[in-house]
Amino acid sequence: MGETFRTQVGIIGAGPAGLFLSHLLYLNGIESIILETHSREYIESRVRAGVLEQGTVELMIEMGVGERLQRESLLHDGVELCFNGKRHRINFKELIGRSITVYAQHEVIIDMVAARLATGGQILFEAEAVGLKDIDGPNPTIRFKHQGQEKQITCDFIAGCDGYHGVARAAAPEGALKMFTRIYPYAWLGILAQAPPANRELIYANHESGFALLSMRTPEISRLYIQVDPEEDIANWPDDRIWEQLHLRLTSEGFMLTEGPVIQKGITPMRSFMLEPMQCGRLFLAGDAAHIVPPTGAKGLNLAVADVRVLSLGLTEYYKSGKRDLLNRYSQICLRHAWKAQRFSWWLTQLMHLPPGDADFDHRRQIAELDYTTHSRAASMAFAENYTGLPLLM
Ligand code: RFL
Ligand code: PHB
Repeated sequence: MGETFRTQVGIIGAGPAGLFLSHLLYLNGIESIILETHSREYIESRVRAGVLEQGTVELMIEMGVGERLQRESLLHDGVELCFNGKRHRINFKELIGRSITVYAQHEVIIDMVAARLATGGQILFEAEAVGLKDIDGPNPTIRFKHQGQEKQITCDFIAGCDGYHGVARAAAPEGALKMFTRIYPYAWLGILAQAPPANRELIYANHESGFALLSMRTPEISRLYIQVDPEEDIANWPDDRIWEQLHLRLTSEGFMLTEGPVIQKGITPMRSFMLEPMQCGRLFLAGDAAHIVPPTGAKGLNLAVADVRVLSLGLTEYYKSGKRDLLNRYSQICLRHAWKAQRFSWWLTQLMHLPPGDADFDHRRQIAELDYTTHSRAASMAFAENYTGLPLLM
């Protein structure tokens, strides 16, 4: 065995969960080391989410990491739902006094990595965790590969922030964690295009040919998605075919889609996944390692941040007073919040996508529900509350 490190909290993964946790701990005087299997360049350019809830933005500002975010992000007071060829705006600001922010996940990662390194934080890049030991004892250990050697970190607690494909979950003994899964018969084909967004706000479109979403990254870059079959091969989707479907599905009065060179494209399957509990001994799971939501609700990153906010409070209480009250309730608090986000993401997914097979009944039902959602103040408010993010109840 090579080098052995020692820290208070060993964190696996430099995604939003791992980076926010490490910085929150630092602000409370708690040491951590982050292991990240990829390079810094890779994680700082990986295209993922784009929508931040107000709570996530407020936390970044509070943490002192919001300077560029406040300068460069796009503030949106509502979204539009398009069905039967008409767009209907849900005005979050007017309904509940909240808004959302468009800022690419990789920009969040760039800001968080910079903040961690500027404050002496330790992130080991190209360091892959391969196994966990003694998660029930006082000195749990992470084994990892780094610079061609096997090394280890011994710590007080381990945070598994290693995403859906991570290794942390597997350290729990057989049967200790229960999984809840739903696979959807849809996938999203997403593109980034060098084209000014055709609308100021996001448009979620329900169309007879399938779902489409217009989003953006900057005033020059559009982010667009269409529903495709999960078995679909990206090779079958030359740019022309994608634009044709986007034009068709986003059609509405007075709307003109702007085209431009496609700079990135990929297909993402959709699933729901929940793990109960989110803790086992001294191992705490957070973010995508513990739950996956379909992207329709734009909740994944925000849930990861909510989890580590709770975890950092629990660890801070422990290190300040030796009490474990909050740590013991970590899983319960996070699951209560995550299941509501899961419920909303599932609801919006089934409302917007064209189901396979004979979909006539479902399509009529979806239109009725969209009509209700956009015309009842109570239903619009419920949508606004869920989309902008429900409060974290402790
Ligand atoms: P991440 O971001 O996957 O980070 C996990 C990190 O762990 C590393 N890792 C390991 N490191 C060391 N050793 C190992 N053995 C390791 N195994 C893994 C990985 O390299 C990685 O860097 O998880 P985290 O931090 O929990 O964050 C979750 C979010 O990234 C995710 O939920 C969102 O991207 C989901 N999501 C969206 N969320 C939103 O809140 N708003 C959105 O608008 C939104 N849109 C999206 C999305 C996800 C999408 N895709 C690609 C799945 C749109 C799409 C298309
Ligand atoms: C995005 O901009 O990537 C995005 C926006 C809204 C979603 C999912 C993804 O629901």
